[in-house]
Amino acid sequence: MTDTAAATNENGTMEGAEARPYRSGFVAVVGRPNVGKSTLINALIGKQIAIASSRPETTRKAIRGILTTEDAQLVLVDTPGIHRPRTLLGQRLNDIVDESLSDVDEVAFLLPADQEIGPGDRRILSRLRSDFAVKREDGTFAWKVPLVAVVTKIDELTRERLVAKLIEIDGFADFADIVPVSALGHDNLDEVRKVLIEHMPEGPQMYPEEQISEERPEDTIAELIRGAFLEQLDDELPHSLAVVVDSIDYPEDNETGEAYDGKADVRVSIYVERDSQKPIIIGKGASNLTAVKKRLRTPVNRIVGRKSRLDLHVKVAKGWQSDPKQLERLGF
Ligand SMILES: Nc1nc2c(ncn2[C@@H]2O[C@H](COP(=O)(O)OP(=O)(O)OP(=O)(O)O)[C@@H](O)[C@H]2O)c(=O)[nH]1
Ligand SMILES: [Mg+2]
Repeated sequence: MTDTAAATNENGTMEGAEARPYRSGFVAVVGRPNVGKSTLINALIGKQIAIASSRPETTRKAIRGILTTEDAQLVLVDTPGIHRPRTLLGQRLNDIVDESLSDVDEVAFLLPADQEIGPGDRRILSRLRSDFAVKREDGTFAWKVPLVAVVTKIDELTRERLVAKLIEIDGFADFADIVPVSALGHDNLDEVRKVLIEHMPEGPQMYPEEQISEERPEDTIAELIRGAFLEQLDDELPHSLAVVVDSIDYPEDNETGEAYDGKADVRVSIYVERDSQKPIIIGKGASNLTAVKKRLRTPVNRIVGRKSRLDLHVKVAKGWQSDPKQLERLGF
């Protein structure tokens, strides 16, 4: 860091070095399914904001994580992996990416170091170009917002292969910057933060320092529950699960309507696609439900702001991934 050498005068302003302007804005984090978008965002913020798993299509919402440093505030917009949709849900996920791209200040395009650049990446690039680039007369593109390549999972390959990979990615598109990272290995995260901040426009802090996410508590809890089941269930029920928090009821005095110190009731519907999936979710003697509740007790209490009772109901929404009405009801 160059600024550590600069003296700070009694007004708290920098002397000897140019005071850096405060920067802020939104960064869309995009890439194919499973490239490590959610893992990277969690690692950059230092807390779990978004669920991550080895299954593609884990992320289903544009979750916003907030990273605040001394001289910048970045809102990192996690997006579902962009892919060729096979179901209506898949199409909706792609639509969500489009919406979340509509108003960002910077795009981080994630490319996994351990895989070849493929048709999926080219499709993403051409979509980004149609959203963010103007074609020059000579056929090249000028980006309206900076496009940064983040090369993920570098723990998966040797230094020599990484160098070749970086060269290949450099030739793939006109990136403002290319940064390699391993989110799992906590390697080069500071550099990723620095590069993302450098390309942000100047702007004020938008959220209080301690706020790390922009989700409603209902949505945060629903994602936590879905993530807990994804881990609990191995590969039995890959994408058939949808979770909705129907209500959070805070206890209040029946007569005066005033809040008092009791447990809040969090009512949750867990949807599967077929009847036969219900017992798998519930587990023998409701063992899965009990395990998930136990595991999430503390985080849920924290999000709700008091002790809470999680009330989980497993329901069937037949073929919801391909049914427009059901998708709408489930918030897609
Ligand atoms: N080796 C290695 N694996 C990683 C790294 N980052 C993420 N992964 C793994 O890659 C898988 C996918 O990670 P996610 O963060 O869920 O990927 P995503 O891009 O958000 O996936 P979708 O939301 O499905 O599009 C998980 O199994 C992660 O543990 C990394 O730095 N190194
Ligand atoms: Mg994800």
